[in-house]
Amino acid sequence: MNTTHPSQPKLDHLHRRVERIVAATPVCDVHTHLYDPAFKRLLLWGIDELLVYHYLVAEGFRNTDLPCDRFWELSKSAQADLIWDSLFVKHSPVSEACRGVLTTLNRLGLDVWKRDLDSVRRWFAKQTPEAYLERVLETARVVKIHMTNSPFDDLERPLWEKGFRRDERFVAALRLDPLLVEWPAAAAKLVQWGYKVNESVSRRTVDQVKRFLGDWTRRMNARYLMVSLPPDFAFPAKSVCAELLEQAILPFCREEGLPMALMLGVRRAVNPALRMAGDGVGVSDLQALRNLCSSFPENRFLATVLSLENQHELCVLARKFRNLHLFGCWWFTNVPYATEAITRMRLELLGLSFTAQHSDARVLDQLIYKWDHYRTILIQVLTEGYAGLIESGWEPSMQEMQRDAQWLLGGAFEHFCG
Ligand code: FIX
Ligand code: ZN
Repeated sequence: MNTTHPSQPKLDHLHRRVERIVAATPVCDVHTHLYDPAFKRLLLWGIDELLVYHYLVAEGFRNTDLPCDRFWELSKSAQADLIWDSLFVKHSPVSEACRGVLTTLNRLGLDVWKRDLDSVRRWFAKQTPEAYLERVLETARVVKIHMTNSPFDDLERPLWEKGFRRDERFVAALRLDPLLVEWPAAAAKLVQWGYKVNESVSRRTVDQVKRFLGDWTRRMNARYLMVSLPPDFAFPAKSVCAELLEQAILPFCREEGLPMALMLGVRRAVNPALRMAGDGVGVSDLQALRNLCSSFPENRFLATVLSLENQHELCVLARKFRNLHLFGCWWFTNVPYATEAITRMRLELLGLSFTAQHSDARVLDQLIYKWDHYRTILIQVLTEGYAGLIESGWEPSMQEMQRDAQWLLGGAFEHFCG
């Protein structure tokens, strides 16, 4: 019987193999906040943007007595100086977000150990946006980027309306948060744009919202629709959110064959003074997701949850509903402690039928560290998975391992989206 525990040299060999495969596998990033380069200044990049990322702002405030208002009055580079000083100079930058900045600079070939912010700034000043984009995508080995596109965003809407030449690597996803969580204000905007909705979810409102969705999915060529919802999201419910979802959004998705992405568990503005850095997390009632999946088998749901406590239940739910596809370790769970546990749990409960990660990058350069750090985790988890197979007498071939890595890093998502 060929069921012995693989020897250490065999395990090391396996690890190196998986490492090479995962490192070489191109990523399709299924959720980011990056923009097609045609959006010019909306596609953020460079050292100051990296340092004022809201993950670091939240951590930086813990180390300074500066009032929040005073921080926001500072120029971007002064804010970046402050964060550099408080998180990198005065303390060792061991948090995931801080280490991310260092990994990014290191993979770009910069000498981070010199602790010289000015020379880093000088290096970035010499880059051109076009060449830098290519360099980052190549370094991160990312080939496709899904954006987050909101018609309610005054900065991006005008360009969509005017039209532009698309970079095919940047795929649109239609973001619907205002529609579902800030209804009266969103309704007023819709009226202003010529959609004759009322404040109530009437027949006319439903038709007009569907017309709005049709116009914008076409304009953007959106791959899926999406929303982030608070922990108390309930379905079914007597709320505008639940009613619009049921009567307008899900029927629209069915008619157009588009998946709906639900990102569950964000508690917005827990500390509003921190602005974007002030959002928190809460445990969601996944009964809502279960009801959606079972009541609408013709709809496809992409889902990720923010709370660690929800991860196991979410996995079990995905075992029950094939119209539910899990993706990524979102935001506060995108730390090695959690990504390792979540990826292992998903692999053990779902096999390969999920999308391992998304970057959620807001700054182009972050693609480098977010994928670098996650690849390390994936290599570890996959190696252990394959070692278990070898122990059970099943030796995976090189081609099978390549196929699996492609599937986890975008293939399963493309397949699910159809
Ligand atoms: O809702 C979302 O898409 C979140 O990812 C963002 O709101 C959040 O600010 C973020 O950047 C998390 O990584
Ligand atoms: Zn996001």
